[in-house]
Amino acid sequence: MRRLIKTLLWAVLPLSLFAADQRPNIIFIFSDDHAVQAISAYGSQINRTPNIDRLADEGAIFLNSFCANSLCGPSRACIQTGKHSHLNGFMRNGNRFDSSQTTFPKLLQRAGYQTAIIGKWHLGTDPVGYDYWEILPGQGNYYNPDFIQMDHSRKRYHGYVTDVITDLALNWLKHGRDPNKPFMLMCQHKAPHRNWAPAPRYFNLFKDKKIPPPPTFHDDYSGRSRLLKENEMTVARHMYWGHDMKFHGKNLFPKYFRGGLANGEYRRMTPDQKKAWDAHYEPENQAFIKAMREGKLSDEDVLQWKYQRYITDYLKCVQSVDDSVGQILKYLDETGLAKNTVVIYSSDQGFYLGEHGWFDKRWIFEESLKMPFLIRWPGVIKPGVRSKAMIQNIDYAPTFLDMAGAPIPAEMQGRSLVPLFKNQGKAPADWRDAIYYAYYENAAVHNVPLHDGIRTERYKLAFFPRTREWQLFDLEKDPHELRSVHNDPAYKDVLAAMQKRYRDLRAFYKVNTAVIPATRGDEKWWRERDRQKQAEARRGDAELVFIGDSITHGWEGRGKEVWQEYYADRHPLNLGFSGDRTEHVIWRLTHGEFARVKPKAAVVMIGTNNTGHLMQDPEQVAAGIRRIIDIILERSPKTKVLLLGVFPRGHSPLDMGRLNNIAINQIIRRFADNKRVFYMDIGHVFLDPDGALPKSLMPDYLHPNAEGYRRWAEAIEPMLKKLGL
Ligand code: SGN
Ligand code: CA
Repeated sequence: MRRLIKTLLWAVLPLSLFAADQRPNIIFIFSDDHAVQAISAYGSQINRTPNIDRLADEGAIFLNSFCANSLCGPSRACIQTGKHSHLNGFMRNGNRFDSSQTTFPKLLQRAGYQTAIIGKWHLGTDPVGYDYWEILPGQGNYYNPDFIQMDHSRKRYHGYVTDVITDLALNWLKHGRDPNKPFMLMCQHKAPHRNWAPAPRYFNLFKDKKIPPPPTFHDDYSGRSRLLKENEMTVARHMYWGHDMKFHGKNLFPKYFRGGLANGEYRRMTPDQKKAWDAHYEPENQAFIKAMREGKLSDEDVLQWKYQRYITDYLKCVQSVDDSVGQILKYLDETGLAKNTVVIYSSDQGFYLGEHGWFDKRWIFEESLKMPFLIRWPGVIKPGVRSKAMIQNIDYAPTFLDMAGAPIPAEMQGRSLVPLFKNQGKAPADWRDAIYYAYYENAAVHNVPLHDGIRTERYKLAFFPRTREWQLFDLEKDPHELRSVHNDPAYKDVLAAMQKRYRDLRAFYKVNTAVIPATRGDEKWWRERDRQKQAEARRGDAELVFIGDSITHGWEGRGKEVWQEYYADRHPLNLGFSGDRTEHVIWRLTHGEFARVKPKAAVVMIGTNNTGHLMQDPEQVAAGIRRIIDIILERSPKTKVLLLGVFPRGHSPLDMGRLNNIAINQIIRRFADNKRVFYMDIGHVFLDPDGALPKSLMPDYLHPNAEGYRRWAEAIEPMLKKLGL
C-alpha cells in the first residue's frame, strides 16, 4: 500500500518541485576484475590504493559484498536490472543484453537525472537509458583504445585506457552535462582485466620487490570436488608465453607456458610506446631465458617467476585505476560537487591472485564471489563505517533509484541499501540471511563447471549439476575453503538446513533451471553428438524427429531393429541424448539442431532426468517441456508435436521417480490443443496389471529393451499416421 501511494505521488508530483534539486549526484566507478585482496582498505598486504581507501576513510566499506554471477557481462546485467541472471537473460559472456527490459538508468532519466556511461560495457547491445555513452568494443584494449560512439562510429584515442576513460569522464562532468540537473555517471574501467598491460608510469612500481603468493597457492584440491582440478586457470599451467607473460616470439619453454597467443597490446603501440615497453620487459625476459637455458631454474622457480610477472602486472594496472579515483575525487573537491555527490567504487567480480593456484574468477569461492564496495556519501554516511552486512550487485539498481527518490519496481530482486547507509552500515532486522549465486558459462574459457549455491554469514553451500555433487564449507573454521564438509556427520544438520535454504531461495528468486538453456559441452561425447546431429539436421529433409534423453537415444541401441522396421524409410532424425534434461534440449534446439528442419511430426519425451538428477520440481520441468514445444512450433509452424507423457520408472508404483513423472504428466497433458500439439500417455503399455514395471520390458526400470521399443512404436503408430506420416 505504501509503495502504491508513493508511486501515485510520484506520478502526480510536478518535477518543478525539484527546482532546487537537492537529490544527490551519483558517480559509480567500476573496474574489471579488481579483487578486494588488492585494495589496501580491505587489508591488502601486497599493494596500496590510497585513493580508493579515501572512500572508506570518508565513508563506508562493505566487507561482505558479493556478485550474483562471477563474470563480466552477467554482473553488469545484474547491476542494470536489479535481477539475477536467469531473469535478466544475460547468463554468460557473449549473450546480448535485452535492452527493452526495465533498467535503473531508464528510471533515473524518467526521474529527471542525466545519465552517462563511459568505458567498458560488454553487454553486446547499445546502452539504453543513457543521455551520453562512449564505450569500449567488447573487452577493449589497454593501449590506444578504440571507443564506440553514440552514432556507432569508432574513435581511437592515443594513450592508456584507464587514463583515457578518466579523461572522458571528467570531460563529461565539465562540459557534457547540464549543470542544473542531478546526474548519474558510470565510469567503467577495463583495468585490471587480463592481459594485465600496465601503464608506462608504473613499469618500475615493484622493481626488485617480491610479492609473496597467498597461502593456498599450492592447493592440491583434495577434499573437494574433482571439478576444481579440471579447470584451466592455473598460474602453473595456463599462462600464455606472449599474451600473459609478455615474451616476444616463439614459446621457448612449452613445458611451462602456453603458446599461440601473442601480446596483442604490443601490436597496437606506437614506436615510442614499444620502446618504453621493451626497455622495461626485455631485460627481465632475457635474464629469465638465459637462466632457463643455463638450467638454473627449478619448476618451483619458474612457477614463482610466472607468479611475479602476473601479480606485478595486475597490481600495476590496479594502480592506474586508483589514480583515476584520485583524479575524480580531486575534481569533485575543487568544484564543490563533492558535497552532494555519492561516489562508489566497485568491480564486476573478484579475482584469484594466486589463491588455489589460480587467476580468473567464476567460482563461488570467496575470492571471486566478493566484489569491492566502497561508498562516500557526505552528510549521510559518517566517515570510517565498516559494514559486515551481506550485499549483492542486484541491490545497486534499487539503491540508485532510492537515492534519487524514485520508486523501485517490484520486479527488481535486489533491495535498496539506502537504509543501511543511513544506519551507518547496520542492516535492518529483516535483512537477508543468505545470498544466492549462480554461474552458467559451462565449459567455456577456463573450464569452470556450471554451479550455483548460497552463502550465509558462516556457511557456503554449492551444487554442481554435472557431477551432482554438493559442497559445504564452514567459513569460520575453514576460511580458505579447503575442505568440503558435506559428508561430515558433524555437519548433517547444517547440510540439511543449508539445502532447505537453497531450495527456498531458488524458489524465492524464481530460479527454474529446467528452462535455462544449458550445454553439457564439457562432456566430449555430447559435444560430438551435438555436432553430428546439427549436420544431419542441416540437410533439412527430416520428416519425423524424436526429441529426448537416453530413452530416445536408445532407438540407436536396443531399439535399433524396431526403428529400422518402423521409421527408417520415413526420413527420421533422432535427437535423443543420454542424460539430457529439458534445459539441454532447449539449448540444442536453439543452437543448430532445429535450425533447418521442418518435420511433419516431432515426438517429444523428456523430463525424467530433471527430477532424477536435479530434484527439479514437476512444475518446473513442465515449464521446460512447454518451452521445448514453443521452440519447435515457433521454428517450424507446420510441425505437429506428439508430446508423450514421461514413461514410468522404478519397479514399484510407489517409486519416487515414478511419482514425479506422474506429477509432470498431470501438468503437460494440458499442453495438447489437438491442432498442433497432441498428447499421449502410453506408460501403461510397459506396466503389469498391478502397476509394477517388469524387468522383461525395462531391465533397469528406466530404459526399454527391444520389446519395450516395439511396444512404444506400436502404441504411437496410429497417431503418427494421423499426423500425416
Ligand atoms: C577473456 C579472458 C579470460 C576471461 C574472460 C572473461 N581471456 O576471455 O581469461 O575469463 O575474458 O572476463 S583473454 O585471453 O582474452 O585475456 S570478463 O571479465 O570479461 O568476464
Ligand atoms: Ca570482469
